[in-house]
Amino acid sequence: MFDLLKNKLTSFTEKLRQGLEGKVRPTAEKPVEEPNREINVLGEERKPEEKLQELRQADHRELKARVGIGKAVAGLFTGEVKIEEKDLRGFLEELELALLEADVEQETALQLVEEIQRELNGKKAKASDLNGFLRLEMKKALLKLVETKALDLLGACAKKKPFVVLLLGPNGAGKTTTIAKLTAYLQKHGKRVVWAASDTFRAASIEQLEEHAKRLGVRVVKHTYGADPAAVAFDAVKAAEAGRFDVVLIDSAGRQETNRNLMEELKKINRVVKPDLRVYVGEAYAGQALLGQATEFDRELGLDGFVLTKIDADAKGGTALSLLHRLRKPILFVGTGQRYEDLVEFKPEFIVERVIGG
Ligand SMILES: Nc1nc2c(ncn2[C@@H]2O[C@H](COP(=O)(O)OP(=O)(O)OP(=O)(O)O)[C@@H](O)[C@H]2O)c(=O)[nH]1
Ligand SMILES: [Mg+2]
Repeated sequence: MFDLLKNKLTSFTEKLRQGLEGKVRPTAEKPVEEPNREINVLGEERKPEEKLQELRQADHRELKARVGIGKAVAGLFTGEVKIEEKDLRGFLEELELALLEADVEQETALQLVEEIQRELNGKKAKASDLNGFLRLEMKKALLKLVETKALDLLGACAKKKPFVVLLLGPNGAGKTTTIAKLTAYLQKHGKRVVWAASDTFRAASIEQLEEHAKRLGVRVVKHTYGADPAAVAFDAVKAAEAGRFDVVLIDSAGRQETNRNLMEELKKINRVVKPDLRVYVGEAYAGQALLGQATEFDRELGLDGFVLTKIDADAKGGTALSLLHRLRKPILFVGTGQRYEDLVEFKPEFIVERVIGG
């Protein structure tokens, strides 16, 4: 069963890929806009929540069960039908398609379909609204399958002072911008924030941070380029302790999981300041690449959660489902644009609805 489905999915993804050729489809390689420091003046009119709503309402596959005529007639008398594997076939095929089209990673899609099949098989449903019942059950099952322990950032910050957060991830994913957005969010909730300029590697990274700091009124603890990032983070924590700040956010240089030196550098920050939260910042549309990378970072350093950026450029959400299902770590926020307020608390319902319809 597993192999059969797997083969089917493989040829299916191939067809999908061919079908999608030529269509606009962001990939990990998609060039992102050059860092635009004019945050808040981009003329964006929609609120982040409105953007999400728009994404949620995009077209969806029609998920329908096909019940044989005999069973449908029997259902008319008894008022309910017992769902069997053969009734689910078409429905589950559509679900597979919906998951793959939403960029859910193949192995995850396969597991989700199998688990949902197990969940629904043998259930009794009202004959008058079989499809409605199935959709609801499937949504519940999907939500259960991607369930993670929620992470209450503000609650955690209230318990420990200073609360130390390390942001890490690949180049250009949006770490520094997310630090600025997170700060705006924390300030809105009355928290005092200090930054550690621990990206001492990329040219102009410290100036980029200082530019944001000026706008947000944040203190930046910095050394010079080439300095030890762990030492910068250590000093920032000390400064926060002395000044009774609530939160320390540590910016780090972008890196690939294959770069040993930079991975060792992160491990050193991890050892020296023992962050309370290690947050991986990744692009929502990076798909399979992100899943592989995040798995490796988690193995090396231990991750506590994710921020998925640029969801405004992706809209599909499959990466989030794969991440939740495979790594079982919470997604704290999603980035919906370049302004400070374009950071929205993540709810799994959004992604599930996005993939299979509301
Ligand atoms: N559309 C969109 N753009 C974003 C989002 N988050 C970040 N960006 C943009 O992505 C670009 C890179 O952001 P940075 O914050 O500099 O990324 P970084 O991970 O710190 O990059 P490095 O330090 O070079 O590794 C900038 O142009 C940001 O404005 C988002 O949620 N949506
Ligand atoms: Mg940066």
